[in-house]
Amino acid sequence: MIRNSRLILVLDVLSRDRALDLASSLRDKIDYVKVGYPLILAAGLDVVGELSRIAPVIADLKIADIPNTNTLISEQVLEAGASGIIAHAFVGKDSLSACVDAAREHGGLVFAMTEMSHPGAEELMAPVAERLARMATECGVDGVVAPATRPERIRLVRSIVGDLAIISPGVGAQGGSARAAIEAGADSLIVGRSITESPNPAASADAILREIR
Ligand code: OMP
Repeated sequence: MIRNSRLILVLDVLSRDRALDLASSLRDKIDYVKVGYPLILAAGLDVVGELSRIAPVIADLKIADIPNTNTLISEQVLEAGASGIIAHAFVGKDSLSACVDAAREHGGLVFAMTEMSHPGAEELMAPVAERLARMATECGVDGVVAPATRPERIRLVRSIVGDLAIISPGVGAQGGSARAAIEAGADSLIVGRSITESPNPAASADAILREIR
């Protein structure tokens, strides 16, 4: 599922050409590219299919709606070429299960969002994150998203989700340490600006890869 570099490249850029260039030039260093609202709204859903010919795509639409709407959103992005989707767990078991069902039909992966990496998540999400991680496991997700900004929370999530994949954003631009996140139990790092806004994206990606090896 997660291949071997342990790096997921975030393409939160607003230009299709820039996204394709970054994916092409970094494809040998990464397992997936992750795209979300910024790029899809700016460039259109077709960019998912175009990128998928370069690297597997995780579509990060943080899906968070009623089951029927979650199904429709998941299907759209999986049919566009995404290999994985990110869905919020807080909307409940029925809604998250709708994403899992859609992913199974399309051979895709589902990652559940249990606790976000930004400071505001400590207010309302962190107190329920363990319950959300347990619920996500029961729904049959492939993995969860846990914050590299709080490695101790990755450790806790690992104790709940067992062998499921943990993918972790928050390295670099948000202050998290790549090595600390991996040591705490993350399988893969989700990294954007520290690479895409670097004057030398390849060198910045290499520096992160060296740090986690
Ligand atoms: P950088 O901060 O530029 O490395 O990008 C992080 C990426 O991960 C962005 O696309 C965020 O939307 C995403 N993200 C978080 O930063 N925190 C989370 O808790 C969850 C995500 C996510 O689901 O990917």
